Amino acid sequence: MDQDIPNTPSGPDGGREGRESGAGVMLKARPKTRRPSMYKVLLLNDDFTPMDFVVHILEKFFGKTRAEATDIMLHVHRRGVGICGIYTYEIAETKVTQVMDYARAREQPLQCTMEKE
Ligand code: TYC
Repeated sequence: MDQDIPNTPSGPDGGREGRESGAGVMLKARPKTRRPSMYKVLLLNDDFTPMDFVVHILEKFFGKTRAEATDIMLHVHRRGVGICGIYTYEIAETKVTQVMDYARAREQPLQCTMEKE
């Protein structure tokens, strides 16, 4: 009997694959999404910026506790570079700009950069 009905829709939604509401409105049942690329925000060591200033930056802009900020600052001081946080592109870019502006306004040579994870 099936062969008497040409182009019989098949599948759980009658062959519409979840895109056709029935009123001519296209709605995806499960829209394709992609996870965004993530970016590391890095602090670089220098010989001039006070340790307390770097700890303050990590608390103020990266939401670190005093203990976390101190650990990161000491890591950067000893190793030359360290991760402040990992964010999507626009958030990372904003953090870098905030830190660079804040340090420059206070005549500190502190450098903050970002790199794709
Ligand atoms: N090296 C600096 C000092 O001895 C401290 C410092 C730590 C500076 C981390 C920058 O990203 C930095 N005062």
